[in-house]
Amino acid sequence: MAGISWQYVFKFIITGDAAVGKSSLLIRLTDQRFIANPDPTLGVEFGSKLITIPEESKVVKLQCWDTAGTESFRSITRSYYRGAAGCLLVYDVTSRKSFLNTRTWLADVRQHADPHLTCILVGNKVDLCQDESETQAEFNAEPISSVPPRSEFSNSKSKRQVSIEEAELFAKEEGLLFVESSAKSGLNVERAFEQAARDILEKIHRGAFDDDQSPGVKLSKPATGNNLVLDTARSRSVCCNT
Ligand SMILES: Nc1nc2c(ncn2[C@@H]2O[C@H](COP(=O)(O)OP(=O)(O)OP(=O)(O)O)[C@@H](O)[C@H]2O)c(=O)[nH]1
Ligand SMILES: [Mg+2]
Repeated sequence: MAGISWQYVFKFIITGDAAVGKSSLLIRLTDQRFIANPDPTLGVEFGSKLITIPEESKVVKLQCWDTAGTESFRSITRSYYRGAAGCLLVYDVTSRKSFLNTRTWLADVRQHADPHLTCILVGNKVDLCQDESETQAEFNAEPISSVPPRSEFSNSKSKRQVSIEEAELFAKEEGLLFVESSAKSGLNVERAFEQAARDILEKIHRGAFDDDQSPGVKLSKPATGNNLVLDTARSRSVCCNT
């Protein structure tokens, strides 16, 4: 996919509790693969991807900062929120605690990102909820202070702990977009990023974002060289780890 040019660059951040699948979503987006046992993110990782919004005939370059969910990295990851135009706020549909914690992540993001930030709430690991006949009455809310080991998230019993209705309601109250996804199967991964990008484009059309004032949104200048052309439609790299 050589020689693709883009019209916009959007800065995205991916945030949420540890082990909810943030890095897995980014790897799925950029590399179309799934890693069963990825290393936890230490600090921040970076990935980029070109996406096309057909109805707008626009190609958008998403610059995505995938942040560590571990508390000890908070001060580092927070510095990457600055000016972000888009945010994937991720929880694990089998971990109620990770859903409850999205409130805290959201407040933090809103403090530092662009005031016009588009945020999409992403309920990941929906592949673990094959048996949707499980009753919501079986919810077993964990205390927010207890942090289960990482393996417990990925091997957790295949039970949904957050209903679609509850997540939708929260998203509506907070003005967020919402989707459920699976980094494992690929379900709705690209769609989540696309939906957010589409919303940002709409805000641009309404004049919400200002090219000079909004660092998270850049309009590519008329062709001046290589900075407008990407040799490959996707790339991903680890950086800024501490
Ligand atoms: N079944 C299933 N497992 C997933 C999915 N996404 C991620 N996982 C698993 O969940 C675990 C944590 O995934 P990561 O992508 O490293 O999570 P993270 O949110 O980046 O974690 P931190 O970097 O520590 O903040 C790994 O074992 C993944 O393989 C999914 O959609 N379905
Ligand atoms: Mg990670």
